[in-house]
Amino acid sequence: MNKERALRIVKEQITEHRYQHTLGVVQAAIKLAERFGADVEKAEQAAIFHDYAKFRSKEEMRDIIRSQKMDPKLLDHNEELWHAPVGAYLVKHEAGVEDEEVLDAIRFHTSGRVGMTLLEKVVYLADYIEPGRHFPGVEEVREIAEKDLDAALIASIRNTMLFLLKKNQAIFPDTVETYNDLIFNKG
Ligand code: DGI
Ligand code: FE
Ligand code: FE
Ligand code: FE
Repeated sequence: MNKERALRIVKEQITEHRYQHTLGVVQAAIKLAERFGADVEKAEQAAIFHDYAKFRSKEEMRDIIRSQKMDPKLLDHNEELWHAPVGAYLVKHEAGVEDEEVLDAIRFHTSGRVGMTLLEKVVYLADYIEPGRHFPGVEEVREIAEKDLDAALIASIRNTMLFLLKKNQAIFPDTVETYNDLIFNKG
């Protein structure tokens, strides 16, 4: 699917603000893919579709998690986590994206997973550092991302976990396991 068509499909699903975020993620994902040697076209497509399901109702997302037999522990955790796996499903079945690497990059863009692929890392990090993001610590992660993809990913997950801890929120086990996996395997 060409970029213009993909963007038109996504634009109908999300708010203007979220669409501007998506354009930022596309820009950041292309840069990171070029820098670290990921497939640029797949990174672009995953970035375009990554927040496709962001505005689906909690009820619809819960139904899809159940009917498609996704990880049931998602339902114990904040619904912010749901749009990623539900998005991968809807992008395949509504938008017709078939590429499983692209779908996995969408599926794991919020939690990460143990053994993330290069493409998944690029999309995860692009979502965190895109030019429209302004939260504390993002500039430091942008600087690390100039040179070291895994170190930037670790820094972004650490920031996310600190943010959740400060708000007394539960941390999804996959987030912690992703963090540990990257720490264990960093060069
Ligand atoms: O969809 P975006 O806002 O662009 O970004 P995202 O898909 O990375 O989602 C970020 C949201 O998900 C943010 O509000 C924090 C939340 N989140 C990420 N990891 C965890 C989490 N929430 C909980 N409860 N536990 C997590 O491990
Ligand atoms: Fe998201
Ligand atoms: Fe993210
Ligand atoms: Fe996003």
